[in-house]
Amino acid sequence: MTSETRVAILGVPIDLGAGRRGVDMGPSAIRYAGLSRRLHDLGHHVVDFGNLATPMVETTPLPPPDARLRYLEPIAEVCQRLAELVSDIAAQAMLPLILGGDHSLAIGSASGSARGRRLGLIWIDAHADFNDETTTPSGNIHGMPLAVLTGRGHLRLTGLAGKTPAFDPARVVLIAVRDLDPLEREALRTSAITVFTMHEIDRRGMAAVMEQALTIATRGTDGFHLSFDLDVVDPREAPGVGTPVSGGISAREAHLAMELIAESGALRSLDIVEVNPILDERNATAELAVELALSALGKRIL
Ligand code: Z70
Ligand code: MN
Ligand code: MN
Ligand code: MN
Repeated sequence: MTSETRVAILGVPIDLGAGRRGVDMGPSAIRYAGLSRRLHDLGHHVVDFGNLATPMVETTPLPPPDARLRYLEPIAEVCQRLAELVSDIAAQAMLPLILGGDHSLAIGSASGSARGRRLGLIWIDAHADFNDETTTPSGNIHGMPLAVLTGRGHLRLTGLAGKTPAFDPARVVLIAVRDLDPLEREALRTSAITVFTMHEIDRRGMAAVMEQALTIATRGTDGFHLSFDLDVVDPREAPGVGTPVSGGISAREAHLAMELIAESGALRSLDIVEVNPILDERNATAELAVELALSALGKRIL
């Protein structure tokens, strides 16, 4: 029933972009929850490329306390290698499935996937990740990838797709956002990105929002990249995330979004990020991450 896809799993155990430790263990937790076997049972051909080599906090020089781009160099170096790998995988007609790790890695994965083709971008997240060095309250680069991918940010990061911006803001959709910083909010309001906040999801429902999102991300494109931050799900159902924010979407709404994404047939690559096993309850968030990846790759109830 599910059309067979060649899925390439790639872990990126990085937490240098986040404000607290633990999401570097996300790839292990998601694999332990049975990702590869369950994708295979769904009918896909699965190759696990293992983890990208990433520096750890303990062996990396601490940035100055006032840094506006914390760990820029090591993150840029990881993202550059990740972009190469994702681009090579996509060129071999495989679908890259990237496991995080903090959301800064999407600078590499989405840029790599957008090399040589025009992709839309769907960003499902409690946060907008739309800060740059002038608007960030934290200096954490995981608060910046969507800005970078639409052309705003440090030059070490904005050019990894071989074109700037990597994604045309008119083909970018942000879904279920509910936590914005003041200057980030102003930047988002003046951008051409389509934003569906939690308010829109509550008013119109996830199905209507996703239908419109998919139209925007696929019009005139070669498909889209999906970046899914587990903190979009309410912390009652997904406690093991880098930055829990109350008032999130339900696991059911997340599944519906993924099922509609699968139905579109236009998914070209995806990130599953910000799973934090230290804060999780018996790996429930990693298991949810696996279930959601299955839905995005064609799992149906009937
Ligand atoms: C805040 C910042 C963020 C993810 C937290 C938080 C950003 N806007 N992103 N967790 N995934 O520091 O820029
Ligand atoms: Mn097989
Ligand atoms: Mn994020
Ligand atoms: Mn987030």
